[in-house]
Amino acid sequence: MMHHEGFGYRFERAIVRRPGRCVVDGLRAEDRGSPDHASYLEEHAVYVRALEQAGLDVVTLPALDDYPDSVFVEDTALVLPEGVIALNPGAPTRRGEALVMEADCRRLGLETHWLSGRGTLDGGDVLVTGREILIGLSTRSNPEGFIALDELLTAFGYTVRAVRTPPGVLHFKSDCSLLGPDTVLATRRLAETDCFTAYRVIEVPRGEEAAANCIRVNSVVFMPEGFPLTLDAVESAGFEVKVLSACQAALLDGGLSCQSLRF
Ligand code: CIR
Repeated sequence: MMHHEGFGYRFERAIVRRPGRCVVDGLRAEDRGSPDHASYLEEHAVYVRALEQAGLDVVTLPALDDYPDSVFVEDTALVLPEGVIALNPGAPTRRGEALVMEADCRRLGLETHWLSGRGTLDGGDVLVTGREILIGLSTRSNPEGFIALDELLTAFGYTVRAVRTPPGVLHFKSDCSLLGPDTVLATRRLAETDCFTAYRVIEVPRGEEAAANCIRVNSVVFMPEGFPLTLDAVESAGFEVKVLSACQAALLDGGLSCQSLRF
């Protein structure tokens, strides 16, 4: 696979979707209260501004009244230089989001492909690095979905590896992020599955597991607010960090990476 240096974290564009009023009905494993629409809009606007400050051209798609979780655009598609792959989200209430995203991407002039078959796959389970694409099997992404995506990506020339999302963890990337060509940030429970033996792993200190969902965007690492030990670990490793609030998203088990498609 021949790609530019920085593949997986150097981006020019992003697609986000404004949270609609129905975001209060978003899915969550454990109810710690619903997000507040006005606060979410604010949190989202700050996130969009940070993407722009990192050098990205951001397209904000309109809110979708029928899809409470549609702010989490990352689960609907995988965007690569070869085009957009519209996925099949595993949560039944989220299936239709991919249809809308595929149409939006076509309208933006992007080439689109569909995942074949009936398997399910959430973008939150896909980690793209410069050397391979890791796909986490989870309660949302099943083996049929993996086989279909593997087929497409292999045809594009990528090296694909199936990995396991730990039990009780929503998505593979809930527990890890790519920080550099050979560096990942990961929770201990994920690193212990040996999926990152070929990488330098910065381990998330115990008790701060929710800090693993970060995003490297060009020269900056976006990190969620409230995790001082992880912040220290990432800064000590030499990364420039931008801390962002993600507390509204977190009420719905979402984080920083889930809210944009970057390419
Ligand atoms: C869901 O359960 O699908 C949403 N409430 C959260 C999705 C978060 N997405 C992600 O981690 N990629």
